[in-house]
Amino acid sequence: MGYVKDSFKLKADEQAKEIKALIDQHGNKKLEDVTLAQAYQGMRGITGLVTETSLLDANEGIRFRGYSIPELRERLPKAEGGSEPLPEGLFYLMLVGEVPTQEHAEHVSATWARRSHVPNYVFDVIEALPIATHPMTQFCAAIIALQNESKFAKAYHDGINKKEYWNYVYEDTMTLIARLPRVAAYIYRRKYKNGEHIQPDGMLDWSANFAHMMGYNDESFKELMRLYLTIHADHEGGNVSAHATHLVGSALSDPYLSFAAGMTGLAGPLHGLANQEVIRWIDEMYAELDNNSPSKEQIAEYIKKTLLAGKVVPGYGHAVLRKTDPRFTAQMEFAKKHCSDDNMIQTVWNIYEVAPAILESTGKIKNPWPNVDAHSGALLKHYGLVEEDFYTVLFGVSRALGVLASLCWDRALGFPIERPKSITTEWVKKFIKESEKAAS
Ligand code: AMX
Repeated sequence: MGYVKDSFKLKADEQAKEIKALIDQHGNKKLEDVTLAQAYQGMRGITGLVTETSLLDANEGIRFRGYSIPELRERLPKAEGGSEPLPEGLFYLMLVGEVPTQEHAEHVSATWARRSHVPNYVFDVIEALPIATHPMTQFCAAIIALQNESKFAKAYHDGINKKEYWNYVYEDTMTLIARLPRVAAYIYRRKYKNGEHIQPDGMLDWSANFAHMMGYNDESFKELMRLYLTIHADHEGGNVSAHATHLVGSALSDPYLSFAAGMTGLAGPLHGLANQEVIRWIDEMYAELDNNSPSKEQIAEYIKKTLLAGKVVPGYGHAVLRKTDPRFTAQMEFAKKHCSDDNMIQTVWNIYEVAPAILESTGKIKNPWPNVDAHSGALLKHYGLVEEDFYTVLFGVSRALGVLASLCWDRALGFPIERPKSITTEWVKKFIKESEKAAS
């Protein structure tokens, strides 16, 4: 076994023992009560999942294994000459639960480089789709095509002891993550660069190689990719992409099938597609005002108009967060260092100054502050990655790190098939009648 795998297995065995004792001794403890409103309204606030890789605090934002984004930027290993964290290091942290050394991160990097070869039939599947197909659809189709090589599916078919599930899920996880940048870059070059593909460079780290295959060799763009692929990786377990991956995985669908489920969820405009929507919304505002540098007053009017039209202001609001997303702040800091005079970035910052007060004044939006998607597109545009339809694919490549590390944990901890109880409105009416009768 490789030492990342060994370290993970050791940690998971310890944790499994601890969880067994917790359930034996405290299994009947109530976490909270569930209200009728919660059942109808997206299960908001119901604590009903265990996800080990990260935890979201409504005011502070995400912590990965206890570390905030500023702490990760400080503590995770960097590429030579770089100052942003290597996502390889974050993956190690989420999987093993310890901050990696430089050597650990480079080991993960080398493993992914070794496993990155994508079989030709996957490219054939992509090529079979009309070029106009949305990049997220192409991405999902390619992930499904990659499933053909699932070690977990084969081992399950051949018959394995359930204690070995984690082993094959780990192997699939490492291979799938290794191949995603090549697949994503292929879709990018096919759709936007006349199919002129760029071969991988096995000497580069995962993010830099991804940037290189998309055709971006600027050192600060590679740094942006390292930051981007780190901060989008995980957001605890209840968000659509993480929950879908976990749920489908609980049926013992292999990591390819499970991750594809997560990605079809990420493709929704209220989740990962919001990053492309933000740029569309800004471009529409520029066009309508015939002005690429609108004043704060003009932006405020445009926000009000959007709300009046019954549309959402993309990039703002969150189901859990109640303050500015630290992932927004990390990108803002990056932009201040590398490209503060960019016009669209200035617009993003001006929106940040006026939008929260307007959204708050509606009285119904629970979080008027920006989320991760409010900033990412403007940064990508600055470096020439202007094709906003592609942005969610970048998000998806990153999200693989968190949701697949979690899937390894799910199988290592022996989590069962997920199956919450649902009810009908008929049942609800009867329940209310009976409880009122009992109370009278
Ligand atoms: N603009 C306009 N209205 C908004 C809004 C926004 N940015 N955010 C919330 N609202 C509205 C909701 O649509 C809802 O309206 P309704 O009562 O008429 O249906 C009301 O405010 C209450 O919603 P909420 O409890 O504050 O939010 P939620 O948990 O239901 O939804 C989210 C969260 C993210 C879907 C929502 O804020 C939204 O649609 N934001 C814009 C899209 C976006 O940026 N998505 C990205 C989220 C991060 C990610 O996953 N990548």
